[in-house]
Amino acid sequence: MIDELLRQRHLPDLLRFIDGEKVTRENWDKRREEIIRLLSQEYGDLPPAPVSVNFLQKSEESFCAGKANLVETILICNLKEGGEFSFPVKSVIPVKDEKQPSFILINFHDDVPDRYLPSEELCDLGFAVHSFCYKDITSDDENYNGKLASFYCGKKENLERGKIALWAWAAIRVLDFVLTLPETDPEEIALIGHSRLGKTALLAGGLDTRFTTVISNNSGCSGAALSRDKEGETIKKIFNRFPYWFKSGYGEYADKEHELPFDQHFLLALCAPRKLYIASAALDSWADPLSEFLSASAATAVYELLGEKGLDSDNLPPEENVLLHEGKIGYHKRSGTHYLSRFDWNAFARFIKTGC
Ligand code: GTR
Repeated sequence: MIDELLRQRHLPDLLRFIDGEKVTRENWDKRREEIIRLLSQEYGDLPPAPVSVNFLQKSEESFCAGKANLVETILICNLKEGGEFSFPVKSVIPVKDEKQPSFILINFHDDVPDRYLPSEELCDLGFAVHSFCYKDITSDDENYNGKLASFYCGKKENLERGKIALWAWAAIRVLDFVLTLPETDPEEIALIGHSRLGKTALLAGGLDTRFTTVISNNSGCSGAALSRDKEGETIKKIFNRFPYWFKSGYGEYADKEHELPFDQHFLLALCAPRKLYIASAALDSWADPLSEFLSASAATAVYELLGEKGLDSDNLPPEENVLLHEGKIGYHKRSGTHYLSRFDWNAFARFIKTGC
């Protein structure tokens, strides 16, 4: 049934190079580079890494009845083109001696806790969490005056890269920071984002293999969901409202999804063989849960090529609230609407701690 639904979407083959050569375990790294080049037609390339990043601790206070410390750090990035770009990161770090698994959250707000960031619950589950507010990186609109956007986006009429690429670049700088902390277990660093920031998490996490788990929550169009035959939001709709999220040429695929030389399962496949989690919400028809699920299913081919189980399901999207945690690609369809809920966080924590 899944195979038949995937066939009907006429997806480009992950396991064939553009010139038709077959992809094998041996040449996967080369194919990965080709996929990254293809996807840059959508988001543009990330800006270059800074020459160096300095970390300035601004404050530290006891938090959650003494179970954790809340630390604010300013990341000062020395840009390749000259000048500095700085932004704050807030960390909740459990007080304990051993190394800890961490989440890096790309968030809509800078509050800790926040409706999307249950920091005390995560601390009780044994996780450190580091969050930053995407608007501290660049505004979520067509303004290109800020330092990063003026350096790296180019002209409004011909954007070299969109704002998703800038937010993704920042998530990678937070990873640079988290890896310097003595408490961090480098084998368990999960990147997570919701909605437009889920698209961002997939891009950053797909590109930088130091993230050991990549989590997309309700990321939908131009995120986890396949673009071909997608319900709800389409390339035309997203590009009309948010052209500045993408590289300019992406809009040319509006109503021409079948001409795309890739689809969103290419983005998911960049995470292989690392842990990947795609979470949908049952009433989120704009994001299209079925297209998110099928995309995870299609990316499974690369996990299998690399000797891992991907999405472990022969059935169509499972019942609501059932966790598919058997393979390296986790999936659930939570009941309710577009949101990053406690249910989602608990499922992600469980997948990381007990999954595969
Ligand atoms: C919507 C957009 C979606 C999703 C969402 C969000 O307006 O159409 O693609 O990203 O915003 O980020 O909340």
